Amino acid sequence: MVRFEDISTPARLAEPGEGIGRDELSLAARNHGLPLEALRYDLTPPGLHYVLTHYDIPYAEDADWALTIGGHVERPLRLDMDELRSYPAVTTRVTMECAGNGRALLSPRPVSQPWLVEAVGTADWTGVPLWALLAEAGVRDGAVDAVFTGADHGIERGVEQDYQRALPIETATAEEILVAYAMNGAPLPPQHGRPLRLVVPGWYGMAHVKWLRDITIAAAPFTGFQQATAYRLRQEPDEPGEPVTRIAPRALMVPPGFPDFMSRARVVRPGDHTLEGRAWSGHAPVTAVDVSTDDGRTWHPAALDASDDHRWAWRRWHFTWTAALGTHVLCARATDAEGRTQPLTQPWNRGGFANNLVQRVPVHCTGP
Ligand SMILES: Nc1nc2c(c(=O)[nH]1)N[C@H]1C(S)=C(S)[C@@H](COP(=O)(O)O)O[C@H]1N2
Ligand SMILES: [Mo]
Repeated sequence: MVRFEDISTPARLAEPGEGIGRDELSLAARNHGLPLEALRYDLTPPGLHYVLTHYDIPYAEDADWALTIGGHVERPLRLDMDELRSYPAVTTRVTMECAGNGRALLSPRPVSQPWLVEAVGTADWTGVPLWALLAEAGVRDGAVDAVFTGADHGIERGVEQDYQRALPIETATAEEILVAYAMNGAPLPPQHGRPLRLVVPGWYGMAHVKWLRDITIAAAPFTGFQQATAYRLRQEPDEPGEPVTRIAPRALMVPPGFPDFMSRARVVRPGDHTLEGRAWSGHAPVTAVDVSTDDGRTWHPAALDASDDHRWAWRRWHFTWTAALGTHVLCARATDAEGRTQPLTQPWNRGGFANNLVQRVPVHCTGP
């Protein structure tokens, strides 16, 4: 029997003990995370970068694509892909993370894409600096927001919409923001925004508008669904809430040893193991990672690799652990240059956004 789903489902929290439902599974089967063993790569290999798409992936060819820039500007522009590629290109290594990362571990669980901790990836993005395009269009005095529109269209909580997000004009003109047409040296894959996307280093994923087709400079604050309704930090449904912006610090670990197929529990042998992983923050560079092998009771500094001037990319860390027979809970915690770190108790909000609770990795140390 065909089931017709309600197309105006409001946001909701799971009931106590309620398992992941068919609605969450249908999102989890389309969107996918980074397998945590892929934290070993500086640059996430093709296909292993996380993916999140609210609606459908548009079918798009370079030949038909054009980016329009208009609104509160002196000279509205229309640029095809060849014109965009004729600007001096910039390549930046950026770690991107979904604002909902960690959501499915929260209690109560906000019902949405049920990420555990794997909604992250790092890519080299190549494109035109947004400031160069805005300078050519000539942003007029009084501009407040730059509104970015994708070619994808859908309904969310009863509101039919194109995917749209805005940045404050001061952020939009920062030097690191890119209108990107290549990922890791190749044209963007369809799921990552082919042929054009915005890249906003340091900001959670929702700001990096894929399938970018229009930029409108607005003289009043943008109040679209993804700005004013979604992506706000709220405890109660009716409060305005603070907007979700930059990525809070987080460290993740490559799960050590080998996994049990169903539970994903880890098994290691007694003796020395190199624990390793990555750490990042969208606010300020990561300056320390600490590791605990006793579920957060005691902490020890991990070694941090050089950042190689990739300000917007994660940094590798490692730590030698001597495993003894028994069960252990491993944790890693990042701290950034502005003193932000990760909490040991869940930072809860109704959307499950910007939650950077310390990762806990249960490990069984057994003989062969
Ligand atoms: N047009 C459009 N852009 C979008 C989205 C979308 O659904 N449509 N999802 C956003 C969200 S929530 C995230 S986390 C990132 C994911 O980017 P990725 O799939 O390339 O990793 O894209 C953002 N840009
Ligand atoms: Mo996201």
